[in-house]
Amino acid sequence: MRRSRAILTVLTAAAVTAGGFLTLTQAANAATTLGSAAAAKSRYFGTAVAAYKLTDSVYTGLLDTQFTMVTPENEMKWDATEPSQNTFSYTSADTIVARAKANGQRVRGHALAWHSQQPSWVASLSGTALRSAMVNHITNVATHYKGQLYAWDVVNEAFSDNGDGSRRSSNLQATGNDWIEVAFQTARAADPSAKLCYNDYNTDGVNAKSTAVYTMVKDFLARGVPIDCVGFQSHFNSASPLPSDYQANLQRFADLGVEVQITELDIAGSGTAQADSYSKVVAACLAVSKCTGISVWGIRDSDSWRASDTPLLFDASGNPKEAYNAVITAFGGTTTTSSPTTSSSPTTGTGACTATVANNSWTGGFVTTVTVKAGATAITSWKVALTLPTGSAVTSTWSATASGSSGALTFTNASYNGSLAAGASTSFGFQGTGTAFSGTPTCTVS
Ligand code: 9MR
Repeated sequence: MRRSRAILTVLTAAAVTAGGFLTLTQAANAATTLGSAAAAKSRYFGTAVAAYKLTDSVYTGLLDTQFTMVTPENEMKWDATEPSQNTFSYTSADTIVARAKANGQRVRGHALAWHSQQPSWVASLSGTALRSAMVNHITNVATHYKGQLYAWDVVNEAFSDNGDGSRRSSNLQATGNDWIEVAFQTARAADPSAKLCYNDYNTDGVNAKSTAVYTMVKDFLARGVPIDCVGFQSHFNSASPLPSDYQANLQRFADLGVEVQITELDIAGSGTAQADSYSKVVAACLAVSKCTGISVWGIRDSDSWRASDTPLLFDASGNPKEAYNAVITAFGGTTTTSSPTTSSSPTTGTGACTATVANNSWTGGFVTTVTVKAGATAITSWKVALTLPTGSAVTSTWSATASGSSGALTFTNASYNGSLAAGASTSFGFQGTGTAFSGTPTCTVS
């Protein structure tokens, strides 16, 4: 994959001046990733993943380096996991989960009960037979993934778009208004460790539909029906743009005591307008402390369910778009631009450096972002040494080269971020399984 200007701006110009001295001018922006930028703000950054694309190396390259959360796009839906009654099929979903686990990524399960993508046998059921089939389905699938998921979308899209706050009419709704709470109770019984979410679209701003969801969540909490989070799909286009009260809407749900998650983000468009909307989504999530993360609904535009809208962060070739850069920047990124420095002799890099770590950890994994800072003298290379806790292993590294994957490790600067002006900093990161390193690493220059 070509490194794009969008990720990294490196300008190095060296010239011998009339007086015979070397003039070195360098401005470097540290590269970072969606996952590490979000992790620095204690958020995850995820994507929908399609199992059949896992043989595409451009796709997996981006998946492995950019994202810290994974949602199977279709593989955990009812039609995929229970194609005929009481016969369960988990192969594709298991592949995604195992791969995510091996890469230290977490998984959002999607979706246990939904009016859409039901297997055909469900259509012939109604009443108590359908209700029992739903309970059996949730029990089996949630038990299969017990302890392995960060969250489950337990119920998806159960409210109508009529503008009157009513429930969507569906075969599940026809089994009785309590089908949603039964679904949540069943999921909790099967997997007590997964956060249980209600997920929907067109609930992103304050409107009749989101207010109906809000009222349901409030009622569930008051009556002790288990619910931990609300997912806001956030599929935006010109007909359904990012609402101006997006943050206020997230906040009112958070104020009920549930987590809020942006679960299926995509924004039709291109260029600066698209990038600005993405920035606003990130800013809204950062402003709401219970907003724990953002997932986009696919990696490249060509992976999108609505590819012609080019709604994602990477183009069809896998190059980062303006919106990608905007997301990193909105997270506060770790982009450091040192002003060009001119010296009358070659920069030799004899100064000292320091390194500090910031971790985003979860059970079984972590993302560590290391900030390397030059001391009072400019430097041209750096090495950071740290020892990972026993049993921990690095699964991927960005913006540095690691000496190995476990135990005592050194990370050497990449070609583009070794030179730092006096006092300037850059960052690199790594993701791993096990427990993160939490001390102060040693930084040396050579
Ligand atoms: O992206 C999914 C697409 O591949 C499927 O064909 C489609 C079928 O309904 O579902 C898409 O994902 C949907 C998600 O599961 C729920 N919210 C809306 C998403 C986009 O349609």
